[in-house]
Amino acid sequence: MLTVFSPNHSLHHGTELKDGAVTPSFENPQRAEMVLSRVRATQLGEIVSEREFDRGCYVAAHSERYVRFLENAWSEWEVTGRQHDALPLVWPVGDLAKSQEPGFIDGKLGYYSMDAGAPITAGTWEAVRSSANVALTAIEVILAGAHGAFALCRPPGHHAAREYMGGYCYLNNAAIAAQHCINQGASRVAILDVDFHHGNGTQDIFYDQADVFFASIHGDPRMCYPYFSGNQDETGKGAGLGFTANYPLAKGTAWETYRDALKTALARIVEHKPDQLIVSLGVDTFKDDPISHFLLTSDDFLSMGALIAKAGIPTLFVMEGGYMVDDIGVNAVNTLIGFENAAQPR
Ligand code: SP5
Ligand code: ZN
Repeated sequence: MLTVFSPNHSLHHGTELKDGAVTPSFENPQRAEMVLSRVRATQLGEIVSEREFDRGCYVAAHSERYVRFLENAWSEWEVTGRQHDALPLVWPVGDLAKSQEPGFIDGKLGYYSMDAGAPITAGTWEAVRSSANVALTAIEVILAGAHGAFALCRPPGHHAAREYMGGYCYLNNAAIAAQHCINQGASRVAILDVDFHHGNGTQDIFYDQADVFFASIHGDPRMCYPYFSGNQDETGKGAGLGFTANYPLAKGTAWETYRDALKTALARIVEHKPDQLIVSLGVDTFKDDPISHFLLTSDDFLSMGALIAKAGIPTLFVMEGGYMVDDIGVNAVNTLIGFENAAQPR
């Protein structure tokens, strides 16, 4: 299987609030390097760089003004004399005005974010743009006829919605790739999100669309981040009603229970008859993940890949979360190997 990777990911290395202090983020550059070295060590396949895409490909899944905010945020922050990471500290909630974009960067940061988990640094936009280009480059390989490909994206994307960032995510790489398929002529696409956290951003982007089916298996939002989305009764709206499916699972869920949810989700996906499947591949479902609460083992990821392959759909894997750095490479690449070993090449 072909892997697309960009060294530009390392331009982004942010901080987050943890235990009352600002510390280096769990979402760090070492993550992508560990996955890349495992791709090499296992000889998964060729590794290629990303190519450039028009910013219109990002605006296909986000709003124009949000993309403009991301492009300009660091320079607007820097002119205020601050050199540390830009983080939001105030959000418009309840009846507070949401209609008008604030004129000042501190207001814009809150206006365009769901949490303080997506720091903007000097290199953030370059890394974010490259990450989206990695996903776009890889989906073009699928559109050209490959049965599988791996977009080694960093930063991740599935918490980024049409008009907000959060949870380490800025542009939604998986959503951008899915909408690219539709814009290139696909009739239907499916996204399967196996990251431990609910893919609230992807859900938001496609909530009222019938052409992109979204299924997510994740920690129950009553107890787990992002807390405010991912319940079973969220199934889409308008034309998109019935094209979102959520499978919240309790903290402490291990493979047998997870596998049943995965089979159910995959059955729904097959029913949708998608031309392409995009997997938001977070491996923070691993038993030793420092911020998550499922109990999957490294071998379970082999089984996960094999089950996904059984759906028989051309599949793009897009890297999302996973914070146990020692095991992230094995877990991510095990999923791909499990897929490859079970797939029927076209
Ligand atoms: C892409 C992705 O996986 N984003 C995850 C963002 C999670 N952000 C907040 C997690 C807070 C968990 N705090 C638990 C601390 C345990 N020491
Ligand atoms: Zn996650």
